[in-house]
Amino acid sequence: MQVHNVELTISAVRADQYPSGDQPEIAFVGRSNVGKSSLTNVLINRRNYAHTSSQPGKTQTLNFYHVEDQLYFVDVPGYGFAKVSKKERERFGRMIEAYLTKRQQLRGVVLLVDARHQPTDDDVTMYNYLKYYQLPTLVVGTKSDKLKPSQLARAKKTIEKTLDLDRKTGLVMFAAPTKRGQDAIWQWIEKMC
Ligand SMILES: Nc1nc2c(ncn2[C@@H]2O[C@H](COP(=O)(O)OP(=O)(O)OP(=O)(O)O)[C@@H](O)[C@H]2O)c(=O)[nH]1
Ligand SMILES: [Mg+2]
Repeated sequence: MQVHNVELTISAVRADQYPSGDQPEIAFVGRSNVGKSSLTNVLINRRNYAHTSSQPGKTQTLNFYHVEDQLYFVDVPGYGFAKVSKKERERFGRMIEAYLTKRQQLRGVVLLVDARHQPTDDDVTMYNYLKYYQLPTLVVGTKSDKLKPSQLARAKKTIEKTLDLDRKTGLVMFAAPTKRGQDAIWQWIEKMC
């Protein structure tokens, strides 16, 4: 999809603030700092619309971006971030859980993992969670520009093995600086919507 028009509809802290209507939603989840905002910016063809941060975990809202008046991208704040209080994290965890398990408009989840490293326990937990709730999932390996071409195939294998990817789940290697992978990611999103 060629995106010309995008609008941050709401940074929600409560479910009653989510957009009304029945347009499809695609959620982006992954560890803090993994590159969710960077991927969003590439997909919507903007430089820094979704703010990339040097302060991981600062945002504690579900950000709904309305794309071409057709669908929403939902930026889910990173997990695995320790600096917010335990109480805050629990409250937030419940909100994300409710969103992922109850939101009718949710059509698919893009799970981002850092392609340079083996997926973490948190990544594995998140993948299994999405699988358990039968949420259509695309795994995206980010920051793949940091890998040598010769390391790419092995990095892919490591992700597949560590997450124990099932056949339904796609895996795309992505790099924000070169936009590698963006077409494949868009194709999956359009198929889900
Ligand atoms: N080299 C490289 N750097 C990247 C890539 N994607 C993200 N980064 C960098 O990684 C850092 C974090 O990126 P963000 O997009 O803000 O990550 P995020 O997942 O949105 O982070 P939070 O919102 O804090 O959870 C920034 O310094 C980005 O420039 C990539 O594909 N390649
Ligand atoms: Mg972000």
